[in-house]
Amino acid sequence: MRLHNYIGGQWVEPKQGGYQQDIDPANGKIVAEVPMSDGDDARLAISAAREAFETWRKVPGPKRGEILFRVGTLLKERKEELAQYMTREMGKVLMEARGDVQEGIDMAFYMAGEGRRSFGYTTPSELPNKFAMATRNPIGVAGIITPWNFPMAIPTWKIFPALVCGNTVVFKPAVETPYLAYQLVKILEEAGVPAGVVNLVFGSGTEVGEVLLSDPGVDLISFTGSNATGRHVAATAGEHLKRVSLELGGKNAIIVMDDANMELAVESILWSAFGTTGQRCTACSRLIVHEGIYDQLKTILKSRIASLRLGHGLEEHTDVGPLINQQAMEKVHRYVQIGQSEGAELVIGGGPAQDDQLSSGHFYLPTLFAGVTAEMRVAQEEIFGPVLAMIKVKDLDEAIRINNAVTYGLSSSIFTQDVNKTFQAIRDLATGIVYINAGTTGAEIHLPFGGTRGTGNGHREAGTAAMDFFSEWKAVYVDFSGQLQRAQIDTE
Ligand code: UN1
Repeated sequence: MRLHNYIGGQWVEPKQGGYQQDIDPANGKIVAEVPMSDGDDARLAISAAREAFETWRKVPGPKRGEILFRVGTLLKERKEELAQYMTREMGKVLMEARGDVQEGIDMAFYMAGEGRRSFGYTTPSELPNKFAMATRNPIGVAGIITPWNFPMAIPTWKIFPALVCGNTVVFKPAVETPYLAYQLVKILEEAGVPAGVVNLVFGSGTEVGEVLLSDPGVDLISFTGSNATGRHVAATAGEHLKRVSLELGGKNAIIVMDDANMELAVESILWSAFGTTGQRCTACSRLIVHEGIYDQLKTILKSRIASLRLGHGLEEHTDVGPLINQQAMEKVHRYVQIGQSEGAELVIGGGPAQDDQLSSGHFYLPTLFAGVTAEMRVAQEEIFGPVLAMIKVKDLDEAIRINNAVTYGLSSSIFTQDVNKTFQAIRDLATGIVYINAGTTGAEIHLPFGGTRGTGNGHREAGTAAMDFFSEWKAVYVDFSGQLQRAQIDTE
């Protein structure tokens, strides 16, 4: 199936560009053909969004919320179908694909409610017979640039709050997962989002993304992707004084203390490190372990990793699906070689899966390194694959120091039964998300999502934090005294 762009309420072919194949990463089958649009297509979408903004910004919030409620209902009805498409297009196992769609459903209903909240505040004026209030206001056109690893959840985290706040949208999804983006926009159309309010332009970052960053018709950019691209996004959009929200990944760690519930820790480590084949921003890629249980944990993990089953995500017994593409295979393997050359001990994994049945997909063996030190590149850089690095520590202070000594700060976790250690960890782990006795993944949509340092630029997604990004404050003073009252002067 050939996908089309959606501009000003019409499904249209790209003006010039060709098409690229959208491939099932588990078996190489073609899922769809994705338009590789150019800058002109993006500019058309921006003008459609600008025009629609003048009407959409005046639609009452509760009405905008009602449309999102319908979106949530449609997503819920089609959850299973969408999850199956997602597994075919992106590779994650079906259970996780269902979770990804569920995140979108949760966000739709949460943001539908914001249509009736969107609270501002009133506050006393310093002068008599004068009223003061602060209200949330739409900003304009939002450029939404999303990755392939959460093809439904991440677009919904951005598009739904943008819409409920009264902005219009130009959406550029990753070229690896266009089919899910198409399904989402079809649902938005069906739910009654007016023409021009959401526009979808398929294509590369260099053609379509660049226009969103630099065209004056776009007021804000919400981007999730790599750190290197994020820097470019911030610099280019910053040049035009656009509001920019960045979510750029992590090097997340689980700390396991010697009093931890080991069974629980093992299950959580496997889920956090190898779920979604390690392709989550929140995935655990470092394991910081107390010396008293280090060898024991290494032995248990080795045997548990050996029994993880690789396969197509639609097959019932699959634990770990494929990587997204050949480039990802090469990147992961390069890091495994770097780890070995740095002197880390390869405990298990370390290469592409050899099984003949998996040969037409991008399957990489779940990999464990031990004897890793904090400064090795495999302990510092985001690999975005099924590679876990074990680091040995003497105590909690050292564990926290190592946790914080990376350029990212998205998520962290500690397994301990000790309430004092728990609260010290909550205070000192320098990440945007902290888990106690749970792995590094599993953020819920009504709490702020995002991280410190190289993970972003200080904004948070989801929850009320998303409302802060997608709206701007207007301070309103109403003087009903009938005379000139000068602030700061007539106050004596
Ligand atoms: C991501 O990896 O970019 O907390 C998002 C989690 C999911 C979202 C991850 N709810 O792992």
